[in-house]
Amino acid sequence: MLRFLTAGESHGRALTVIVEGLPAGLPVSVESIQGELARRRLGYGRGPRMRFEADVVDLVGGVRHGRTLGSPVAIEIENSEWPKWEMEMSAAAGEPSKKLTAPRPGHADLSGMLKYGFDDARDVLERASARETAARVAAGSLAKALLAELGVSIISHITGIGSVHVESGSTPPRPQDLDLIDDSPVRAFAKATEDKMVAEIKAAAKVGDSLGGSAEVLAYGVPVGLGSHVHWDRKLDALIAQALMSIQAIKAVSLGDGVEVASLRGSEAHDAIYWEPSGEGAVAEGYVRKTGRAGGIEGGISTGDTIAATVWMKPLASLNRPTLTTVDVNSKVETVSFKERTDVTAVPAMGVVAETMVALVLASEALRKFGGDSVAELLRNSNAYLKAISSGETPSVAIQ
Ligand code: EPS
Repeated sequence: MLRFLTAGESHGRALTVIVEGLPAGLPVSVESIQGELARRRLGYGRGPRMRFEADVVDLVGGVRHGRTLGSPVAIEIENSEWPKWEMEMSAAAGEPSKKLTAPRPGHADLSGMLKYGFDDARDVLERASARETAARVAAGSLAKALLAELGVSIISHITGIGSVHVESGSTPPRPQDLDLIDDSPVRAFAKATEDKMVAEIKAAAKVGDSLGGSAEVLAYGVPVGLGSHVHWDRKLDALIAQALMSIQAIKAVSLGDGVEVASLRGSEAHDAIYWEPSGEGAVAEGYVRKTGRAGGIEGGISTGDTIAATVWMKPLASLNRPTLTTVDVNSKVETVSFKERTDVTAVPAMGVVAETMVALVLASEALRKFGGDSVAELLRNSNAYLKAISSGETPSVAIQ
């Protein structure tokens, strides 16, 4: 329902994103997009580039006088170093000054070179780079604006960096905690782990190594009924997992206590349902779940409870001190990979990208459920549904 396409290379002139399917009348500003992009640039452990990358945004189409027109929204984000890379990354015919022939293990380099028939890893790495996530975050800021109209807010916090983890069972943050999280150098909610995470990053940086980690994304206020049990490609958890797994360097995704419940018995692994008509947290009528093991999705349908997804990132495959063995594609001689400027960890930024991907899925599914060419029509439809569902007038399939 909501589609987006990104284009652009890490050291090309700019990144471009087109978002199609947004209703008319959604408030959008360069500042709101830029605000989200600034959050993505945060994080202790980023490399030198993030100290000068400014993510200058140009709203090229689809918005007039601060509101969407219902037409595709096009956004461009400049790459600050373009003047330095203009020759190397030029679209005009020519040759690179230097070819990268020792692919980095763990990267798309070698498989991409073999698949596309390139003899220079730069032809692959420029697009495989996580710089592309800036374009996704720009698109996600529009999805978040749409969800805000529906009362949905999405936050994230970092739950692990290297060997440091937030204790399982800790109280999750609420939307009002987001500023506090963004103020943390590692975007941690649990202050107890923040210092340990920073120390872990310092230690890895000292020896030129990299670190992975995990982030939890929480979506508050999602109505019951997004996604569907009826077909594999309509299941909300499957759509979220695919979207999160598509983020560069992500190797695992779970919903709720997805990993932990696999070792429990069925009697302990699910969220019991209670009836409390005036109870806090009732999702529709008076149905309440007091635990969140399912992560807010059952049978591929949102339950109305908070959606919780955890996403795990591997340590970045670019190392400031490359040590992994590889093979030069020309000589076939064993060597270590070429050195490419990199971050020690991008986990704090990854949390913001993960919010973005969840927002894009939820906005798309909200549009599928409620429809509407304008925000006003979308809200009319969703309010009618929510009213029916909370008053006990369960929508009927019978023809009246
Ligand atoms: C990246 C490598 C680094 C990161 C970059 C992603 O860039 P460079 O090679 O230019 O130093 O800083 O991330 C961004 C620029 C960004 O905006 O996130 C990579 O290879 O994935």
